[in-house]
Amino acid sequence: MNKTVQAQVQGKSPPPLKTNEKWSRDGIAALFNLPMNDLLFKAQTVHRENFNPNHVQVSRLLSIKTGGCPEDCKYCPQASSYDTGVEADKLMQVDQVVAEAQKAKEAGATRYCMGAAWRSPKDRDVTQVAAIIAGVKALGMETCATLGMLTPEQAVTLKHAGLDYYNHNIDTSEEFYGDVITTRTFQDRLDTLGHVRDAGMSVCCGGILGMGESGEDRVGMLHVLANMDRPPESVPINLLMRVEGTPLADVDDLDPLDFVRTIAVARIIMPESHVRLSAGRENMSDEMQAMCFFAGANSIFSGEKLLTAGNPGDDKDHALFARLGLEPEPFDAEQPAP
Ligand code: SAM
Ligand code: DTB
Ligand code: SF4
Repeated sequence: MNKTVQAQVQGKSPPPLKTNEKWSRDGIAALFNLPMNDLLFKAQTVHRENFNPNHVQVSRLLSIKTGGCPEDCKYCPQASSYDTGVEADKLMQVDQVVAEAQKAKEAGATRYCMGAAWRSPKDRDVTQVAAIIAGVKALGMETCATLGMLTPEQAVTLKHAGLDYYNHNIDTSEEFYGDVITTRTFQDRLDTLGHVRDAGMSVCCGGILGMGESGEDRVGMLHVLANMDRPPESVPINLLMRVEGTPLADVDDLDPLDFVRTIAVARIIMPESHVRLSAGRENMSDEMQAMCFFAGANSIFSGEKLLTAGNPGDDKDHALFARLGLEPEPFDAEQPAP
C-alpha cells in the first residue's frame, strides 16, 4: 500500500507535495542512502553531462568589513557576543579592495567575493559597497558580495553597480536553524534571496555541515535549495571551521564520508549549479578533496584566508590541482553571469 493510500485509509491527509516540487525529501533521502559506489557513479555521470569534469571554478574572498556583528550565528567568529579574538574593523576603502582584487586576478581567481559582517547594510553602506563593486568589475572579474539581509531597493542598487552574484546562505535545514541562529529567521533569509533574484542577480546559497545537525537536516537543507524556483547558480558547502570562543567550538567531528555524500547529492539534484567545496579545506586531506571533486564539487575559494579563518593557500592548491590533473575553469569576461 503506498503512503497516500495508507494515509487515506487511516483518515489522515497525505504529506503536502507542492505541485512545483522537483525533488521530494524521500527522493533526496534515498540518494543519501545509496551504496557509496552507486552514489558517486551517479554524481560523476551527472557532472560529466553538465560540466568539464577537470575544471574547477576559482573564487577569492576578502572580508571588506570584519567583526563586531550583532547577530548570534553560533558558528561565526565575527559575532560580537563571542570572544574569538577577531577585532572589529570599518568598511575598507575602494582603492584598498580594488588593489587586493587585482592581486587575486593575477593569482588566477576569476570571481571576487566580498564579505561584510553586517546583519543588514545601511543605505550609506550600500552606496560605498556599490563603488567598490564597480571598481572590481572594471578589472574584468566576476563579482560576488555577502552583506547580510537586503531590501529590494538595495539589491537593485548592487545589481546596477555590477554585482553578478549575491551570497546568502540558508546554512542548514529549517528545523535545525533555530538551534544555530536566533536573531533572524529562516524566512528572512528566503526573503533576501527573493529580492536578489528579483533584481536579476545570480544566487550563491548553501550551508554548513558539521554543526551537530542530523542526516535528516542535511536532507532538509538540500531539499530547500533544490526546490527553489531556480536553484542557486552557486552552492557553497562549508565544513564548519570550529573557532574557539564560538558556541560550536567543541562540536563532534563529522564523518568525512557524510560530507562527500552531501556534495554528491547536491550535484545530482542541482545538476547545472556550481557546487563549491567551500570553508574547511584546510582541515581536509588531498584524498578527501579528491573525493569531493569526483562527487561533483567544481568550485573552491583560493588564497590563504577565507574571511577571518585559514585556507590552504595558492602553493598547496597548485600542487593539489597538479596531483589531480585539474585546471581552473576559464572565465569569459564577455559572457554575462547566468
Ligand atoms: N554577515 C553576512 C551573512 O551572514 O549573510 C555575510 C558574511 S557570513 C560570514 C557568510 C557565511 O559564512 C555564513 O552564512 C556561513 O555559512 C559562513 N561561515 C561563517 N562562519 C563559518 C565557519 N566558522 N565555518 C564555516 N562557514 C562559516
Ligand atoms: C560561504 O558559504 N562561505 C564563505 C563565503 N560564503 C562568504 C565564508 C566562509 C567563512 C569561514 C569563516 C571565516 O573565514 O571567518
Ligand atoms: Fe554576522 Fe554573518 Fe557572522 Fe552571522 S554569519 S554573525 S550575520 S557575520
